[in-house]
Amino acid sequence: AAVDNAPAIVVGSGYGGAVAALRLGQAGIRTIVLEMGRLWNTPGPDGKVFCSTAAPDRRSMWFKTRTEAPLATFLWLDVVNRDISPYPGVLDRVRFGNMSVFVGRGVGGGSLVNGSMAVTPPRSYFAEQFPAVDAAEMYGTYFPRARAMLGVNTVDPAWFESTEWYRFSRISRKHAANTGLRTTFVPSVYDFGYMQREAAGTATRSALGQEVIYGNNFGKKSLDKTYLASALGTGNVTIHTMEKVRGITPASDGTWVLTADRIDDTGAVVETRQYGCTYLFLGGGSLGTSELLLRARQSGTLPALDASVGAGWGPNGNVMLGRANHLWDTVGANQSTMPVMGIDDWANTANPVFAEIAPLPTGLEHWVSLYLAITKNPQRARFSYGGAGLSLDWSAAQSSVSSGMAKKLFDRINSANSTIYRYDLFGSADKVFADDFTYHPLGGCVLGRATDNYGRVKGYSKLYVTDGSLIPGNIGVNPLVTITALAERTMARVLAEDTAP
Ligand code: FAE
Repeated sequence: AAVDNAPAIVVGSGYGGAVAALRLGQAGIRTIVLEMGRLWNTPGPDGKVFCSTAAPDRRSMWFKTRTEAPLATFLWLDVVNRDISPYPGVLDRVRFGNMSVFVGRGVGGGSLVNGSMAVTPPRSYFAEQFPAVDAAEMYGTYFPRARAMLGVNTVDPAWFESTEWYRFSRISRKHAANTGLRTTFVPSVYDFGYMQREAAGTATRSALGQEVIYGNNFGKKSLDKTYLASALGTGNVTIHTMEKVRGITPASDGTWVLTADRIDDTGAVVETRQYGCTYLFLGGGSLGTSELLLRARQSGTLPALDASVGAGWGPNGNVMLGRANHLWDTVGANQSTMPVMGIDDWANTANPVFAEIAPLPTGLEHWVSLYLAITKNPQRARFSYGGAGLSLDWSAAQSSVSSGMAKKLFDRINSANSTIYRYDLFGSADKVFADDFTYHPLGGCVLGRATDNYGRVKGYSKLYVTDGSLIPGNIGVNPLVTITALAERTMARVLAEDTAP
């Protein structure tokens, strides 16, 4: 087996991995990033790097024979999904018993497929979820640093009020206002200057061209354009693609040995490689990092991991639902794929919900208001690793806690507006609340439990976690900004204390 060594190795190139790679590279530490997905920079036969949600092809999903979009049907017709040939596409849907988890695959991880919403959590809820973290330092230093690096911007309110592309948001805002609920603008990493040029017809359409969950060809400041571009710019960082790490073993001299499978476009393992490093950073995301650690404990290479590894998992209370509007409340045939507004009822202690107003861009008027609700569901689950790979003990009853909370909020909205739910969007007839999938897998290696207060894995030294597995199952808003800011905090501490010669 080929052996390659570097002072530092980062597993995964999502938010946690990208922050680690940049800060290591800037500190002059030679770093290899190992990413199981591909680099998304080469146009396909149609001249585009990514395919659109309207016409998905093999680039859409990670080794599937049919696309598995979250919205399964429309008017009960299976019009949304398409047969595809298996390929290392950009979006994966990982199915556990009662919960399926959407994740991005490729250089940039979830930043390639997500909705760009870049929300900083309310400080009081951050402090509740992370009582041992200095909130003043987070809100004074690390959240601002993360937002600046990610290129967070906000929609021009005047343009928002006038453009056809956000009519769907304005209608939902009106219905929230009729209910006495507050709405708020949601910042984004999609470039609104670019979006306005799309609307004006002077730039190629991406957010206005139905591109999002299978990647955006333009406009989005995904990690390959921000943190990872800067990391490569240091000259100290190399990214290896299509290499899936499966083994972590401590060597007798205290360094780390990794085993990685290099795969080809069919998914076949073409080579197994060994890597060595002194400092090992895990950024495989909630699923990837939990799997790596549990597998290593199971196989006996990391027996001293804390008992809480695998625990504290939650879907951020995610529930998707649609409402049917009156004929006069049109949502518009033209809808931007990038949400910019949320219904903020988080302060309602009886039923805290933050519901983003989501687009359903079909190119036709359909009178549907779609939402992705984030509920304060306190339920948590645990990952385990065995013969069948990674499993998750999340139950349907635990999902019902999320959908019950969403129902309480949207029953109020329906009653204030004399509207009803849509029953035709999520596959089986009469399914109103899609509470069996999540975009926001969080936990599995929770900060301060499986790690110390900075992401150092308990039981070992020079082993760190920097991704969404640190967050204890819920953060009340879309998680990318929090993951990035916590990773910045970890890297500042580790570079100050652990890597000094
Ligand atoms: P992540 O971004 O998932 O990166 C992990 C990377 O590691 C991936 O590239 C994996 O391929 C790779 N990897 C995993 N295991 C291995 C291994 N063993 N060897 C090599 N590579 C490996 O992790 N969040 C928001 O804040 N706003 C949004 O609008 C939003 N919309 C979303 C929409 C969709 C469709 C999805 C799927 C997610 C959305 N999210 C959103 C969630 C957000 O993208 C997610 O929380 C972060 O990407 C998680 O960051 P991590 O660094 O934890």
